[in-house]
Amino acid sequence: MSLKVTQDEHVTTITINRPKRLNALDEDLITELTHALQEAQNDARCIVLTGAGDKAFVAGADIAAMKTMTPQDARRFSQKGHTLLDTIENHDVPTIAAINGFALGGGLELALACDVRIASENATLGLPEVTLGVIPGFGGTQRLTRILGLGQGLDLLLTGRKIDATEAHRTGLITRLVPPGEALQEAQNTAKTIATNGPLAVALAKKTARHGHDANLQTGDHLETEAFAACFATDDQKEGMQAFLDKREPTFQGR
Ligand code: CO8
Repeated sequence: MSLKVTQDEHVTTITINRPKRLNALDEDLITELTHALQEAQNDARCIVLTGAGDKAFVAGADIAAMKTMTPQDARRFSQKGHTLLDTIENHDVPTIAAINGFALGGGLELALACDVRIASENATLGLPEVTLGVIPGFGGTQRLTRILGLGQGLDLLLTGRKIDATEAHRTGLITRLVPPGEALQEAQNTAKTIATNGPLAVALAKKTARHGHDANLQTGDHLETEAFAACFATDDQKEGMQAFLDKREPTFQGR
């Protein structure tokens, strides 16, 4: 198996486990990852994605496997990658990328689809596809510019340069920076914090922010009003507010 999946207190951790190839993604791994994410839906309240070993999150799509692809193969591979990223973005459950080393090409693109990106200070990030004579096919041309803005995004896309974690943090490419070796622990602690919150509220907050981000403000505000109203049909809203008034911790049931 190229994936390790563990569960702890509503937090599912999925580890891409191909360290000899710096966790490079081939087609089987993309299929496995998509299935693991779909299966995590029932139990998990937050999902952490990371790479095995201390060197890489994911060093990209597998270059050896891609080398002989025809344009038709490449189209199918890219579509398969997009299905995986859509699964991550549209998952009810938030996802956190714990970037413990190289996040390059398809590896960075995978992290870009996650809701939170936490990197260790020794991480290196970039989209070096143009140095290989191709472009990102895994959402990088779209998500990088949406997250960084067109100028910063094109700087990375067109040069293919790799940046260190400090620059990635300064530009907003990663959301949190931690000492070497601590990305996974920080991601799991963050996931546990998310998992203690009302699960339906967390799912609605993610959905509303993501859908609103691609819409105009008026549409986004409308989505927010409807989602806010929907919260008041849940037991979790009653429990959360009653627990505050009782000066105790809430126990959310996700209904
Ligand atoms: N694919 C296949 N094998 C890889 C990859 C990769 N992306 N990255 C590393 N490896 C392998 C190396 O070939 C090497 O194998 P071997 O031991 O058999 O020689 C092993 O992993 C260890 O790597 P290195 O010896 O190169 O380790 P270094 O510390 O010297 O260098 C680097 C680390 C800088 C990360 C270097 O390995 C590197 O540059 N890797 C390639 C990075 C890259 O260009 N990534 C982008 C790939 S293209 C891409 O992701 C396109 C995605 C869009 C399509 C997706 C559609 C789904």
